[in-house]
Amino acid sequence: LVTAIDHVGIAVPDLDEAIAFQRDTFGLEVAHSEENEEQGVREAMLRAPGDTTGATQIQLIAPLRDDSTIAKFLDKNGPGLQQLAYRVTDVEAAMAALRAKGLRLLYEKPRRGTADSRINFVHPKDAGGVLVELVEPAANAH
Ligand code: V0V
Repeated sequence: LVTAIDHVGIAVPDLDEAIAFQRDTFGLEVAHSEENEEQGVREAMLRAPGDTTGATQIQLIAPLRDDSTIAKFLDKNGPGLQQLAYRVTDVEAAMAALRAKGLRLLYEKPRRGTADSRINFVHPKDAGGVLVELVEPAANAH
């Protein structure tokens, strides 16, 4: 089902501060950043310098508004690991396979994720307490 670990997401209160921390402390660089209005987030994908292999990235996720899922997460837990994203080649097929196993998907249909990927999430209560994201990258990605 899964072809790679696409990214690991960290909830942060301030995106620019978190980018600077990862850069100055670990030497990671920003590969991509955007605002996703529907998800209510500002986010940045980080990688090791110059890495173009499509290796697992770190996604820093900050809330755009008070009612964002990330704002709620930060209120409840503070900053920290928020999600684990698995890459798949066909998100609808992955959703169907997981539904057939009785897992709850958060969305009826895939929604738009980073860089025009198509995404859905498995409810954390059905995945060992981990919010698992399914990511089908856009056709022109990687
Ligand atoms: C909540 N829970 C979590 C969790 N969030 N467990 C593990 N990891 C998380 N991130 C647990 C929580 O502790 C509660 O357990 C229970 O689930 C219900 O949580 P809640 O605080 O009442 O929150 P809800 O139910 O209002 O919302 C939780 C869900 C929500 C997962 C449904 O966060 C959601 O819709 N997430 C998907 C969208 C998202 O995360 N977007 C931001 C990233 P107890 O206390 O009852 O035991 S956007 C993104 O990743 C993009 C654009 C991308 O990658 O491309």
